[in-house]
Amino acid sequence: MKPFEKPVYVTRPYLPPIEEYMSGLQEIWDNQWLTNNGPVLQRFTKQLEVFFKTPNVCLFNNGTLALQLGLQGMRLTGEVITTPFTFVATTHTLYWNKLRPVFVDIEPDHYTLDPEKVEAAITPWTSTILAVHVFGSPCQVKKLADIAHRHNLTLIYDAAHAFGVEIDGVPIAKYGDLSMFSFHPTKLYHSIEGGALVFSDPGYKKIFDYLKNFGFASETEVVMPGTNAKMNEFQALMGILGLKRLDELIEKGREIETIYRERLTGVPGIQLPLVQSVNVHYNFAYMPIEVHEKEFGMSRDRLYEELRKYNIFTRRYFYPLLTDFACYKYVQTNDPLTIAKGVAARILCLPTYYTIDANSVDRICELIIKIGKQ
Ligand code: T4K
Repeated sequence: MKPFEKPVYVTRPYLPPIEEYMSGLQEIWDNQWLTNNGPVLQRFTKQLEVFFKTPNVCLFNNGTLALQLGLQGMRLTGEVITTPFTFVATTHTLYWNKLRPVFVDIEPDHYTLDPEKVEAAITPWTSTILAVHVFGSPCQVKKLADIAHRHNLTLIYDAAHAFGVEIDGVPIAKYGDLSMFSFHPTKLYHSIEGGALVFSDPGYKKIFDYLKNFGFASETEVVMPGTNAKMNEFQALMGILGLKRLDELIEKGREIETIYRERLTGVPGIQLPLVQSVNVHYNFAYMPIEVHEKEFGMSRDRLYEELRKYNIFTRRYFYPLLTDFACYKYVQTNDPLTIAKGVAARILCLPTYYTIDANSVDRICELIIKIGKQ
């Protein structure tokens, strides 16, 4: 089989018709207003308030700063129970807030925090649970809410991957005290760069607005040491245009996942993620598989390298495990993290995005099957 002519990446950003973006640019030119809470950002914020079914929405220039400032604004202290199976940014936001990460294991079906392990790790210093809806798969929100309630803990979700996900018809942002969404171009939905906080306590709105704008409360008043984390008009414009197509993006993701499932189910050594339960409206943002070396006939890393020869650039999200990075190796971990270590060694995210065609997905599957038989 021949390699793909052009590289096939794990993802590609959705781009609206260029004329639509140009016409939005005209408005920005006319306004001569580029950032600092401009009219396009205000419009985008209003649309997201409707989308999330709450006025408690605050936009930022990226997801990392959104979460970092969210934690800062909530004045959290002490220990935070969190997952090692995530993008480094999740834990970095704890570091910048002088919060101590306590890593516990994930569950094997959807790679989200194991509630039993969370409860076992609670100490008198625990203030917060920071869980991740990894690959858009919802955490066990009811169990985590129950634990948080019983132990008086703050419950925060890194929902970077979960834009558009709903549980029982309720936007996923409505679970927990605060959720962060990333609008980076590698996500299903993006605003070039961007991030959002959605929260339950309306009192935080003002604080988050201060924090992203140097702490200014008025022209002459600075009420806290904020930073610059404002979303600009060009980002907001992209966000508005993408939002109109969110349903199409999700539908396309569903179609791609269906092909992967049809072609790869039953292939020895290839494990597909468990299908989401019926009450979950999933966003199909990622297509993770696990490669079991013995049954498949080669390691995940070999498959990753072999696919590169065919111009297919899969990604090993999230390997290495966070606890293996030099900057977090020092963190003492009591949990052996058995599941997370195994998943990190086997995980491979396959290409899925709006512009990939069914034929290419088919070819990728054929190649995986062929390579495994070598
Ligand atoms: N929490 C979690 C759980 C996260 O996953 C992330 C970010 C965050 C927090 C922080 O949110 P942000 O601050 O980023 O809003 C990417 C992204 O940079 C990062 O946003 C994302 N998670 C992470 C999972 O993936 P890389 O290093 O894998 O990206 P990169 O540049 O290698 O891109 C991957 C592929 O995407 C490329 O091979 C090709 C394609 N691509 C990428 C870009 C940027 C394009 O086709 N066009 C593009 O413009 O980190």
